[in-house]
Amino acid sequence: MPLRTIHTVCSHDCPDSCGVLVTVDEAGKAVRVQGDPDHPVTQGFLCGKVAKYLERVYSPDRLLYPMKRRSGAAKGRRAQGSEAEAFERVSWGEALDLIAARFKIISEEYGPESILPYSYAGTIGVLGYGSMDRRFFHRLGASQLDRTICSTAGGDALTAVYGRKVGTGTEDFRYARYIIAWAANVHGNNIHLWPLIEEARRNGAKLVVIDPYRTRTAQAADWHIAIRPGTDSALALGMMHVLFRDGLYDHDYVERHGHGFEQLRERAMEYAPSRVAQWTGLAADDVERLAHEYATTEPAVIRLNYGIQRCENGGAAARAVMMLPAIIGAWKYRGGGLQLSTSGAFQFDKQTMERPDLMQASPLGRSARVVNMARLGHALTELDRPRVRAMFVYNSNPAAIAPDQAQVLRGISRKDLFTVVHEQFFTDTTDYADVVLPATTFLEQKDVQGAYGHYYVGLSNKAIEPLGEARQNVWVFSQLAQRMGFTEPCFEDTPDDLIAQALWRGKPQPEVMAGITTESLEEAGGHIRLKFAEEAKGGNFLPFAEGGFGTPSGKVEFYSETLAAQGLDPLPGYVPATESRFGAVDAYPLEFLPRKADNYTNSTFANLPGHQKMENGRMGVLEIHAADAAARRIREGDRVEVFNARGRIELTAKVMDSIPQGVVAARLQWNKLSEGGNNVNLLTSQRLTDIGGGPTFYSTLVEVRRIQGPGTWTQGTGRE
Ligand SMILES: Nc1nc2c(c(=O)[nH]1)N[C@H]1C(S)=C(S)[C@@H](COP(=O)(O)OP(=O)(O)OC[C@H]3O[C@@H](n4cnc5c(=O)[nH]c(N)nc54)[C@H](O)[C@@H]3O)O[C@H]1N2
Ligand SMILES: Nc1nc2c(c(=O)[nH]1)N[C@H]1C(S)=C(S)[C@@H](COP(=O)(O)OP(=O)(O)OC[C@H]3O[C@@H](n4cnc5c(=O)[nH]c(N)nc54)[C@H](O)[C@@H]3O)O[C@H]1N2
Ligand code: SF4
Ligand SMILES: [Mo]
Repeated sequence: MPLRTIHTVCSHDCPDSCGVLVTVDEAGKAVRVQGDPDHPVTQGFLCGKVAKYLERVYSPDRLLYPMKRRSGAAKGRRAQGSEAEAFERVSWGEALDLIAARFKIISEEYGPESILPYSYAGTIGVLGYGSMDRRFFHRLGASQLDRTICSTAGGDALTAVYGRKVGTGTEDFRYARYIIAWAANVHGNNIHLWPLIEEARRNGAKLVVIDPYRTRTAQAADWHIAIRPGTDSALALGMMHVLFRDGLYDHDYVERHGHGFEQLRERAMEYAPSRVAQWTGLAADDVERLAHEYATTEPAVIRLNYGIQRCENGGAAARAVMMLPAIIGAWKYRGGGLQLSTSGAFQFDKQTMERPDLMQASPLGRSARVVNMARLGHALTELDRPRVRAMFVYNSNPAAIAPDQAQVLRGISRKDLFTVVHEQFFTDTTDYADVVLPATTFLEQKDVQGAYGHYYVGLSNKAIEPLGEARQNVWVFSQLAQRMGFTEPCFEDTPDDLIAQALWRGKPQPEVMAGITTESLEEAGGHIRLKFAEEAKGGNFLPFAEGGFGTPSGKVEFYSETLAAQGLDPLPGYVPATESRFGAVDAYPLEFLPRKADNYTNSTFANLPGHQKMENGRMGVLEIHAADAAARRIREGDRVEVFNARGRIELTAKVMDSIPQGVVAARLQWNKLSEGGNNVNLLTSQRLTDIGGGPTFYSTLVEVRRIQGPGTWTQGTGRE
């Protein structure tokens, strides 16, 4: 057979959900990956991480066989390369029997809720993210996991204000004339939006970046507003103050579509630019200027990203920013509005995928308790009635990514906790597993996928056979269900069945999914745009140009009775984070940004030499402002310890002007690749966001101290 090209979809946790063409040789080996040139958002290119994807798929470090912990091998961090020594290889049959036997004993003895699934977005394919796994845990009666680790504060904010998780179409950014990337590192995290921003700029658009950190995106912008972390609600309300004071708002739009406008106007009175300046660290004139430019340049669009809501006041901040396009009426124009997420537009048959009704058939006979994944440390060490006795981890690396790592590691080190990890590599989490199971990559499995940064459904084909004995999530949970004796036919569904069900086989399809089937996706070359009614009539999909709100009032909710009923502030407001320069805890003076790496995806890719090379010079580094460094006698290249009450990590100081004074930054990394054995999450807390129960990675206070070091004094040199 000559070379074949198979279309797939990148399933990593990224808004872009790229169409990926995989070239496979006659021996069945993938020899090339490239961006699908026919995909309107992918536009024929891949990010640096996935351009090198074959290095991941064919890495000599891939986990390829099921294994169980050797008797006597203690749980705990192992040096990279030595992990397999803790385990012995077993057959799939033996591994699955062992898991099923333990789950049965634990379920009978302590109740099924003592079993906890732990998963997030290792894959965001519909099947891989949540299908057979959910059916399995529902039928088992296991604790339900509240998947809050990334986006619930922002997601709940969007729902509170607009009632729907949709926004400005990605391709429409090319028509914008004023673009604000607000807490959005477009270059690093959302690269396929960049060419559209560039196109808009060629036509005269201005790009403003609001981010405490000078990202590559900020460096390339026309105006970088280096706001202090966690103070965005104050800035957004300050902008409103100016808009209302100067009459620069869309009277007609807020009148027709707004709910609670007068209350918001009153609230905004408290946010005079001079006051906002004190909180945000910006000049009052800049607040004025930003508000004026934003309101008078049409169309204006905001790319808001989840960076804004990883702090304690994050829900309110997201809400405040989201109200801006309604206030100036930006939704009326093509190229105007706001995009946080597009995921709410996709309507797969979630009920059938996940079958929450199966909880009734479990030994519990009711809905199981819900455990917040952002408080895993608490769940494994303090949660009672019942205590967690078993954890099944897949699509996630909690030992690295969950906050308050010391407590997480104390929990997963417990001898009486039975831990299964389904993974592609020996991660920080497999170091604590009793059983490890090998997982496929997206090249080795079939799936269907939506996106959170565009409006195309993609069908991902299996390009190559699974390596070694790697198996996809669906297969693992289907096999386990059979071993647990679950007889419901849904446990026998194949990936093809599940894809057809996700696309409503045998049921009426929702309008946006009309005619989208496995066959039509195949015929269309792998991706189909959602069927928006406006576009069928030859128009454009402008989500809130003329209503379309899913809120209880049917309007844009500037004031939310729903939040008020939960005892929350019905209006957005600035409340300093407990751990911040204006907060209640002032034991540590520096605000810490434990950031994502530009060339990894959270902790994914951190172990691969090619990706490490791309991050070269940025891992293991603490970025610190010259004034903060000087005050601590820290020089470029010095070893420093970064610490707070939760722990201490060691990094190398880089004296940079990439961050405002009083803020320090470092990047997420695997623990076992970090000097001292812990990454940035040793310092983060389990405190939750104001709404949505999300983590507050970016509301962390630390102090920094020099350990020792030669190094030469340089000032403000480094640039990301
Ligand atoms: N290369 C790469 N791409 C990724 C990922 C990755 O790890 N690496 N992760 C993926 C995931 S899981 C997600 S959720 C998405 C979305 O990811 P984003 O939401 O874009 O993620 P962040 O990098 O956390 O935040 C974006 C920017 O917000 C800034 N920021 C932090 N605190 C504040 C604040 O208080 N105010 C303001 N204005 N800005 C702030 C940060 O400095 C950062 O540059 O990206 C995905 N894409
Ligand atoms: N300090 C700090 N912490 C953070 C963040 C931050 O910005 N700073 N970001 C937070 C955010 S936004 C998020 S979304 C979370 C992300 O947290 P996680 O979702 O845990 O993300 P990853 O670290 O990428 O780990 C995903 C794992 O899934 C595995 N995997 C991939 N595909 C499959 C599959 O098909 N099957 C199975 N079984 N496994 C698979 C990968 O090999 C990888 O090890 O981290 C959060 N933690
Ligand atoms: S990680 Fe994002 S940008 Fe990179 S290939 Fe995947 S979807 Fe595209
Ligand atoms: Mo995320």
